[in-house]
Amino acid sequence: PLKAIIFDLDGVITDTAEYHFLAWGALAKELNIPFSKEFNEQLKGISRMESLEKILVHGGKSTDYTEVQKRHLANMKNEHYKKLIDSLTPNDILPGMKKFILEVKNTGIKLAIASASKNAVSVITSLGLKDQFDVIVDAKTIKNGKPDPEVFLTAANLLKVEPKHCIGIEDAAAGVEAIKRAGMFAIGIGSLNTLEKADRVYETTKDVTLKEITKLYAN
Ligand code: G16
Ligand code: MG
Repeated sequence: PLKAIIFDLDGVITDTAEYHFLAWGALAKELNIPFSKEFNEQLKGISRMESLEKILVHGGKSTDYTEVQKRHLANMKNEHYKKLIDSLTPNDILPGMKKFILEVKNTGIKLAIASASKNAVSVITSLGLKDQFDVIVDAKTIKNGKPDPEVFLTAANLLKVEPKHCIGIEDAAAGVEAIKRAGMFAIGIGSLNTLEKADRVYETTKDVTLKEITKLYAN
């Protein structure tokens, strides 16, 4: 039986993925590195320093900066990002997600967050959803980022639920891979092209219903 649903945060519960895109885009522009929505897909679910490295490699500039300078660049992006998420409110919850989360909770299924973001607790608090989750696992508590399964396995472990009794929901290719490697059922939000490893992909959050995913999981 289904005992827990483990949610990615950015891009699943709220559209902070768009803010990450804007903040990285501004930094890339300053560094004269080409940046596009398509390239940005590769950054979804990936840690801050790994994202920066991918951008620098993409621009052929990885060796132009020392580690200290790279940390500084990553901080600049994060300061910009924090400004963008400063005004987040419960109105920024993605369509259908609030209703879905409350429905899951009412059914007695456990809920967790598995996010690659160090800003996860701040974001979930601004959305007014922190109390709905039994467990929040973020980049501050784990060693290996997505696509490593650690963040999802840690969430299941803290919930005291076996991975096979969990569904994971993700908008990133790296995240879907992490869910599958954790031995869980994977729901993807976005395009079939990028999320081909998911057991089921929905185009948007409002297409997700507990009734349907419970059925899919049972089969
Ligand atoms: C998120 C985003 C990534 C971002 C990462 C780190 O993960 O998808 O684009 O780079 O967190 O965020 P921060 O710089 O805030 O630590 P998730 O797993 O919630 O989608
Ligand atoms: Mg995400």
